[in-house]
Amino acid sequence: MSKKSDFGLIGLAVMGQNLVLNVESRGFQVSVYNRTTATTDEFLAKHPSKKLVGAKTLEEFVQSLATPRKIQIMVKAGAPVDAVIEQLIPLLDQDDIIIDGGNSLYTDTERRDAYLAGKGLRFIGAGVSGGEEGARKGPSIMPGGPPSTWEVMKPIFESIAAKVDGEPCVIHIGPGGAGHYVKMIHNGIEYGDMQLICEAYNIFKHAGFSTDEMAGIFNEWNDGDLQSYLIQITGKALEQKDPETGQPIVELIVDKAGQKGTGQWTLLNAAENAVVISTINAAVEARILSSQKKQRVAASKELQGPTAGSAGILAGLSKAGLVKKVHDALYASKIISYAQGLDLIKTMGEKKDWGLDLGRIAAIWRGGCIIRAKFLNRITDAYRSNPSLVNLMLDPFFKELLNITQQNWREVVSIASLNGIPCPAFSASLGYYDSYRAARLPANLLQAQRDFFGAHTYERIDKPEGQFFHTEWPEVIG
Ligand code: NBP
Repeated sequence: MSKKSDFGLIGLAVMGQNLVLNVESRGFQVSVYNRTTATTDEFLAKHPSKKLVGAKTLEEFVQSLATPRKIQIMVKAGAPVDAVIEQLIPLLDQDDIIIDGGNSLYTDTERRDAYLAGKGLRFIGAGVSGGEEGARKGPSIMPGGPPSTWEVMKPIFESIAAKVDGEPCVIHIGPGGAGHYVKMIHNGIEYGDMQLICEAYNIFKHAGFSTDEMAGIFNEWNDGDLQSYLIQITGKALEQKDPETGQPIVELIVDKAGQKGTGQWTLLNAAENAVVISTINAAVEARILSSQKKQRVAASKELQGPTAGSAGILAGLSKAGLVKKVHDALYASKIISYAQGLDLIKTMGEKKDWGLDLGRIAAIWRGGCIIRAKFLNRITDAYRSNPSLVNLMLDPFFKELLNITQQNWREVVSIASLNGIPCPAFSASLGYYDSYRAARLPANLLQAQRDFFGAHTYERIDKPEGQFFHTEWPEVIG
């Protein structure tokens, strides 16, 4: 092909290949490059009729692109991104655009943004969510960078993104690392959603439900207010049988969860910003504990739990009654998880002066991405009607929902606790709800303790705010 390509992509692993096919399917000619050139050859051979240009070297790749060049990097996050950028720099011209579409840490994006700007190049750090299928059919895209660079990329991004109610699931998130930051929190929320679903499954399992029964519950929930991609795939995963044994494949999978880091990055950032994300925290820690399989198996023989068993879970309850209670616990906890994640985005957005629009961010999560869910419409509405909403829980719709579901939510946490079933995310969510709505917490005693051992002082309820006091506490011997 002699025509120069509209778009170039480096990194033909699962995400890169599918994104290329998506971009090409929207009428763009795409040049591709992969470090291992055999992968490029195989990819081109598989798609002979597409408007694709394969390059064996980066020089060839860069020369095949129309200027200003638009080059998306889809390689493993971290050092490989820097390596590719370094190789590209000498080959590019002023104002060419590099897009990092991987799961890069937002601080790396900020560093790269400043570095490339110093070289006269333009940079976009774009989070892409939706896995393989999203990349191929339409992901949710979270780009950050200068608005003028976004304007150049907008036609391509808008054409490849998922669409909901005719709106593309991509907006300019904000400057610098804002796009990758929001993608990171999206992933943290994804951790929370997944763990909450797993806790619901675990309660059902301990209550003696068959895997097929559980598949039916999740399939039914997917027709209601919990409708979401993750609920949908949970139902499908539970239905799946192992061809070798005929057993549900889920029950044959080792209970050790992996993680790639975005959840832990979210926790670190929340701690740095003093924002509570206890549901996401519980989800990340649940994965960590799950991975300590040997220790858990050993401890299961040493540490006692209650003896109630499945009769205890269903005591006085029909199966349908338990299903309704767990549904409400899941729904309420999910609201808390989003409230926390959005609180973190809001706090960080204000600190960095990114000008983030939470309603529009929730709107682009409605399609394409892993956390896509019916209730994101409600989150969008909440921020559209009140852009300065302090916490999602205070929106009238969610406030009412938490009120309606709370009794069942409390009962599920109690049932799980009394039966020794771990539900760290359900209970962390409830703990957050009860702490947030408490006009007085026991931190008065905590301040007394701090003042006792460290003369850290305290404020008094009967004196103006900002006046600090110290008590001469009795001496403690021994
Ligand atoms: P991987 O994250 O598995 O990366 C593999 C790609 O990176 C291959 O093309 C590989 O080339 C290339 N690469 C590596 Br590794 N080191 C390189 C280097 N030093 N120089 C040049 N290329 C190098 O691919 P992926 O799963 O498609 O993900 C791509 C990005 O998208 C990641 O940041 C990932 O976190 C993110 N993401 C993934 C998903 C998902 O569902 N997989 C979803 C959303 C976002 P080679 O073929 O020569 O080894």
